[in-house]
Amino acid sequence: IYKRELELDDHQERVQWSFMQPSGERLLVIDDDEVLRSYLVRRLRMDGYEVDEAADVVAAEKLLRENTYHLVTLDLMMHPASGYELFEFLKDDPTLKWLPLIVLSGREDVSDKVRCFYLGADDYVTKPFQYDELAARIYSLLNRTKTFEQMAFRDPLTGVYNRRFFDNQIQVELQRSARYPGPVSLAFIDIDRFKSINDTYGHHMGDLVLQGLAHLLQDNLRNTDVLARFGGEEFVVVFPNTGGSDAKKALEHILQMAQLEPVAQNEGQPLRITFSAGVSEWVPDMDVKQWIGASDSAMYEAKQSGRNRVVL
Ligand code: GH3
Ligand code: MG
Ligand code: MG
Ligand code: MG
Repeated sequence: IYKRELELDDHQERVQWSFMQPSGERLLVIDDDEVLRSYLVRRLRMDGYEVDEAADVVAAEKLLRENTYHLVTLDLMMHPASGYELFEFLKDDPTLKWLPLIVLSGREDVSDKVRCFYLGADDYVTKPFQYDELAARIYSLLNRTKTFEQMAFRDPLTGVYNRRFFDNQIQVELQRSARYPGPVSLAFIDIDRFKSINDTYGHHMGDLVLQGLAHLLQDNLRNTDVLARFGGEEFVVVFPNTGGSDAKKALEHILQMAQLEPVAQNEGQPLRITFSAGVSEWVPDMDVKQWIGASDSAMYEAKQSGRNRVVL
């Protein structure tokens, strides 16, 4: 069947399914059958996915440790270790526990299907399979995951990450820092006199200001920086690979931007805000609570010493 599919007119199929455009999601194909693996990787790449491949469980675990994937396809019958071994590995890692996984297996036994689903598989496709069906299942699973993550981990008002995501991510960053060299910084940002914006212009304008500041922050931070709404009018930023003084500089630049590009308009008049921020760099043996505490006190100091500033 793979041979037959290889001879299909790919162009025609792509026209037919062109409404399903993946947006650069990264997939991992794990299979010890080289012909099948190459075929699948090639088709998925043609469909716009970024794809890596692994021929055994050890290679897969290495890739999963080093990269971030949106979905994996997993062959069950592999040597020397079977695909089942990978479930154990995924289960033990908090960042991989929920990774969307489709089993791609030559085994049709109900017992295998049942076992896989209880171990955490999201879908089970038996070989031989039609590429289009697998592609549709991948698309659907990615879509569902995206929607779920949007609801669980994003702040509905501003679209940035929420407190739930931040609480988890800060642990991940801390584990990473303990393992790899390089500084990491954490900033607390609190809008100055925000209550008076609500009192003067109304709550709706307050909401627009929060959205405007979130956009300004997002536009001026790096892609690798993690921005989240911590609560009310407070935002937090994790700066991986960044020392405290560089994080401070980045935020001071954004403070200047907030004067040049007002975060909102009220009846055609620009509405400018300032914020106070506290930054701290993680030092070995510091736990999450101490790290958050250090940034929070620096922010308090920024408020005490006159607002509209960043304190390290
Ligand atoms: P300071 O400079 O000391 O930070 O003064 P402040 O007025 O910003 O501080 P305070 O904590 O007293 O006020 C924060 C206000 O933020 C109170 C609350 O009504 C408002 N707020 C919190 N969340 C939201 C929100 O989602 N939308 C709007 N519009 N206002 C919010
Ligand atoms: Mg196999
Ligand atoms: Mg506050
Ligand atoms: Mg405030």
